[in-house]
Amino acid sequence: MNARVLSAYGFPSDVSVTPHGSGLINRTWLIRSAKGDYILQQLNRQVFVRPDFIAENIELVGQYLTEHYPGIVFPRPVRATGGETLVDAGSEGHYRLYPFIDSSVTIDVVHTPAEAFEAARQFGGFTRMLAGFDAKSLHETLPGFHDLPLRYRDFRDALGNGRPDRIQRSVQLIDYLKAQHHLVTEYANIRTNPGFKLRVTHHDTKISNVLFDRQGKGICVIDLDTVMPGYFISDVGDMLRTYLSPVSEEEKDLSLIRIRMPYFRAIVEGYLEEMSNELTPMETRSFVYAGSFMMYMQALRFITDYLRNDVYYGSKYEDQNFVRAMNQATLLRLYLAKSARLQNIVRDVVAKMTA
Ligand code: GN1
Ligand code: MG
Repeated sequence: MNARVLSAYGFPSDVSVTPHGSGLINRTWLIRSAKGDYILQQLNRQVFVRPDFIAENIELVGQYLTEHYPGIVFPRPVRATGGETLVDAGSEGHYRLYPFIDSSVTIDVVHTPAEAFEAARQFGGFTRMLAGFDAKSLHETLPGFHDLPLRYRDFRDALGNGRPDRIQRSVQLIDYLKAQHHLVTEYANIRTNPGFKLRVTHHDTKISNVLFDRQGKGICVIDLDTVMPGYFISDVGDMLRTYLSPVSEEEKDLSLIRIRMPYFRAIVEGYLEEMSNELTPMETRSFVYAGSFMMYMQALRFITDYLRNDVYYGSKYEDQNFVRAMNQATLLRLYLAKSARLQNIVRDVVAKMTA
């Protein structure tokens, strides 16, 4: 660990620092020190080229939330001894520090519908509490991040100029993904609909981005780097993408991928508990679409990166991004096959809430 960074936050160079968490983009450590426990993060400078935008967004959102909802937990970045919330470590990029919230726990895999419910309630609550805040005043920290037509164009480009051997190996998957282009068309249609609102969206709603207390209740959401103006389908979609299956996007045994219906219901109930009065009828009708939107986009992003020689996600073994893309495409296929039943669940939950 960079001693200059530690000293910028007033830690001795021999403080205990251990790797923490499992994100693909940023690096995270747990620091145990005499003045308490902290989470240190190094922002990926290839991906987040404007860390100042992230810091400004978090500041604005934090100000609004703590002013309007004084009781809530909002982990604010700790200032370095010079007063800055981001420490510039030159070629190593930027670091920031968060206090470790006492007795909070994070989970990596959703094991019960109750966990899915709590997480969905937290992410729904985040957007709901910020409904009165002007989403457009936030920077786009990653321009085009969840722009599905753009991701599809990147995929098509990679088919033209990606690694020929990998294109060859992926033909079946590529054909399947091309055949799902209707999901891009659907996105283009709903996005231009005035019933589809630009909101403060988290854009990375995996379960490890929720802090839980020891009783299993959600405390708050974390990892606000990708908080920016967006659509609710990004948040709901990424929950569906990452909570429904008992195995993660890294699973190679595709026969283990499943759609767990009780988890779907829990996500609908948890999210709508917070957002039912906010979502327009048009948005509520797109709840099921949200899952296919994110599964498809993630499959496209993984296969595109595979064809581009793993420049974005990296890989720990040959073909890892191919495995991830196959995994997400399988999830999408199983999900689409269940859409009618999923629609019924949404209707059922909505009916019970309005009864
Ligand atoms: C990245 O680094 P992590 O795991 O929080 C990615 C997400 C993907 C995810 C897939 C900035 O998130 O969009 O869904 O990997 N974040 C960025 O695991 O690209
Ligand atoms: Mg993240």
